[in-house]
Amino acid sequence: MKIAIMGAMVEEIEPLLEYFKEYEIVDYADNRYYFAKYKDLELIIAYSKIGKVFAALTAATMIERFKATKLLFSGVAGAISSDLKIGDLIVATKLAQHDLDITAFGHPFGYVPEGKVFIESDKELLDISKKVANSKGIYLKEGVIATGDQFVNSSEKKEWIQKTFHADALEMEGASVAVVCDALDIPFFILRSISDSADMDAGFDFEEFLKSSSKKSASFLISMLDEIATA
Ligand code: 4EZ
Repeated sequence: MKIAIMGAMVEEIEPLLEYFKEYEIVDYADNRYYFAKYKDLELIIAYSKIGKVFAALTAATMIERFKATKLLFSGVAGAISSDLKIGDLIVATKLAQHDLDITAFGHPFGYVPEGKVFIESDKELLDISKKVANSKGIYLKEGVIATGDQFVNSSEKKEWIQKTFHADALEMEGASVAVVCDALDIPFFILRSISDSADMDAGFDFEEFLKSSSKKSASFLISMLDEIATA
């Protein structure tokens, strides 16, 4: 099985690259793709750079050019739900683009004609994550993730996203990866560990917790690969 694993920033995939150790490297479309073998799995690992466009490009490349048949995202996010503290894990049940706005024409936020507001994650991968969380006694929240091309560091903006999308966490790539995978019929899974609470302290907290939260997300993802490999 060929599995794509992506992050947005180098810090988000570094713990994975350290874990799998040996790679073949392919440079393509202004980015670097790392190929590794793990148990009976073929892994393709990359970070896209930040934001929806780069993330969509990387996801599409991993699927179309490198033939990945599943895609797992690991990284950090800002918390919206008060259930989520720094370091906690959230997996997206569904994702929306909070910055997509043609409401001038009577459409809801996050919607464009022939698209959909929410893209749902793969149920099997969600089940695997629940199994891993239960067996390891790890708190894993399931919830809605909202994505947009903005680092959110204001309580007003965060509350608007909460109210509009009932989102539990926010970041800058997940929904664009979801759109690509949904269109190409590839099961996907978006995992994030909280680095900040998207409020006025977010910039400071993000810098402080990017590495530690990235590690938490990456190590959970590795446990999921163990489960997928033996399944
Ligand atoms: C984007 N990622 C942050 C990239 C920040 C700084 C150089 C996750 C994230 C996030 N995104 C963590 N906290 C966030 C927040 N408060 N708003 C948006 O996916 C790059």
